Amino acid sequence: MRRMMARWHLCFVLIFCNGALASALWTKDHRFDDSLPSPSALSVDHSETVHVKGQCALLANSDHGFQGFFYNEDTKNCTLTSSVYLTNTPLTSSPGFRYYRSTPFACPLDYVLHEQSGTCFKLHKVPTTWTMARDACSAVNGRLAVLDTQEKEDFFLDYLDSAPPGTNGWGFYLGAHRPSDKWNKAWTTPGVHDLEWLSGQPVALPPSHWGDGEPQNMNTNENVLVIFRNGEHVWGFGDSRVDAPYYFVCEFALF
Ligand SMILES: [Ca+2]
Repeated sequence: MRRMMARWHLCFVLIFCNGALASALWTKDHRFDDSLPSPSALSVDHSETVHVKGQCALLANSDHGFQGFFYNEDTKNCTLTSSVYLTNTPLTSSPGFRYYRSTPFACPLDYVLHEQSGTCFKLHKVPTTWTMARDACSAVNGRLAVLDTQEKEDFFLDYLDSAPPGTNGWGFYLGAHRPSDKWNKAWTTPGVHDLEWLSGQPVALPPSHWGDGEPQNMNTNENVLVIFRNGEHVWGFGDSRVDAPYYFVCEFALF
């Protein structure tokens, strides 16, 4: 603590740290906005009132094994922790607190990151079946891509546009299918496709996002979701049989 205070004092005297530099090592995790981990989950290694966020970051930068900090702009409370918290950490409402982690958001090589959801995507340009694609994603602790929020879908479509598959006509299997009791059956209600994301959410795409004539459950055996080129620089979703040779997209969550 003596060393920490000495460094702190020096910082104030020489350059009056405003946090811009000191906090550069820390990554804000907005999913913890206005909250703290529940008392049973919160590991407080040091807590004090500071003047600015940069002071809190500087304390966290000290070599005491801190992995993150919570800072409250209103109360100036700086809470340093030796734990890295995940999105499944139980939280309590704590208005004003923001969480900064030592671990940057980073995906493995060849993956791209959708930071808002903490999701890493990877295009696999190897034609295979939907079932084999699903298993390949599971083998790396992921799953076929689930675009069950507008933010993920928008990000993914931009990604596809920047990384075209290179072979005209190929599409990608995604992580959506019909429940098993509805496979290879005609729709019970015309126009209700019954496709579900692997997250359990229904596939609720706007009509304009589907490819021409899709989904149509051709030959009553199109039970999974694909995305394919539907014209120049346009992607369209469609239902497909499971054994068409499509590429596929895996995702996994960082947190
Ligand atoms: Ca179709």
